[in-house]
Amino acid sequence: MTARRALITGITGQDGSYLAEFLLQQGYAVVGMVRRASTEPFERIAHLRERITLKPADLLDQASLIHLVREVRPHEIYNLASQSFVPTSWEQAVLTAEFTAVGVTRLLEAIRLVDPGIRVYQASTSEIFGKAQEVPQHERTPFYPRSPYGVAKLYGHWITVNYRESYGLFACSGILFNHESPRRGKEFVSRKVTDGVARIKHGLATELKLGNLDARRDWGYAGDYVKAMWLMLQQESPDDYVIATGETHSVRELVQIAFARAGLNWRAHVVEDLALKRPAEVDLLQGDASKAKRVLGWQPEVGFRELIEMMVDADIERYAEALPGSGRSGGR
Ligand code: NAP
Ligand code: G4F
Repeated sequence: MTARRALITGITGQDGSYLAEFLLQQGYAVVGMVRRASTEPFERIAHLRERITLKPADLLDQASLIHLVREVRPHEIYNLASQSFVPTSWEQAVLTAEFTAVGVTRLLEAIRLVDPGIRVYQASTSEIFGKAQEVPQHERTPFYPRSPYGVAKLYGHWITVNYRESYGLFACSGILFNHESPRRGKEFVSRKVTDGVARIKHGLATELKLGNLDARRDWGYAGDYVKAMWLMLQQESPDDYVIATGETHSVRELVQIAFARAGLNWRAHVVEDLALKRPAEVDLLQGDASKAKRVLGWQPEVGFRELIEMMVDADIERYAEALPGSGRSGGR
């Protein structure tokens, strides 16, 4: 029997790398869409390079998406590509809308034109709840995005629902709350903190500048969350799901756990920097994933403390390997 084919946009990102690993384990032939760069941004998928196929296309370019879908003819498409860093969305609001909002329509159009039977997953986000209208947030909670990123993602969410209702596409929108891992980009707060802790531990830095320590998020582990994406596309009918742990913690709690893991006192190193505060903040996210639990049989396995400690350990180890005299070489 020929393997099922999955196409992942954003395969070079955190989630793309975990999803590719997971789909390979399930026996899929995995194709990743990558955009052209003058250097190869393939660090997170280096260990998979021999087992996956990479194809060029861009969410900004309609024709490239049509050609790609026509060439690969996947059974499933996971649209993970986007400009995903919230602060950048104020600096590059129009570009964020082009990638993160209209890019979704371009991909859905390619699917509709080439093969409307392809199942598609859209990476939606808890940022669409923004100034949360209720706690915890679930699939019927009203949306109130607080950044150009959140607004663009809300467009991506609704256009996915609309193509399902207009054309009968098997299109699912996963409203995923924050999820992290040792592969998280260093600009996001969890990794910024665990990388900062590792640098301080190794004597490479003495302070860590952070913004709003009072913001609260529902943080889970990326490895758990990619399974939920796949489960959504295996159901009899398409639907939208909140994916979350159900717990909320402040940035301050995250910082305390991370520094304590390394035997450090966070108060001696963390400096609050007003410049890192956002023009409009999302104060409190806490998800209710009971629908995903009931319908998909999904639940998170890695808890908050375990996640942060895993990330601290990985970053400390990464610097230990890279530092001269360690007798070790290479990275994770
Ligand atoms: P990430 O690490 O920032 O990865 C983003 C990916 O998108 C990268 O592979 C990037 O490619 C690609 N990309 C950006 N613009 C593109 C374009 N114009 N054409 C093609 N590819 C493009 O993000 P992530 O954390 O894995 O998140 C995956 C998705 O889930 C994103 O859509 C994000 O917004 C969403 N999401 C994330 C979370 C979370 O907590 N992680 C929660 C909810 C939703 P390059 O390597 O070339 O830059
Ligand atoms: O880690 P963050 O940058 O993630 P944010 O803004 O919640 O967005 C992430 O999760 C979303 C899901 O809800 C995704 F859709 C999105 O793509 C991305 O993956 O910031 C988390 C919180 C914020 O309240 C921020 O103000 O941490 C606060 N924070 C405090 N100091 C900081 C910092 N955030 C960053 N990035 N850097 C700081 O120094």
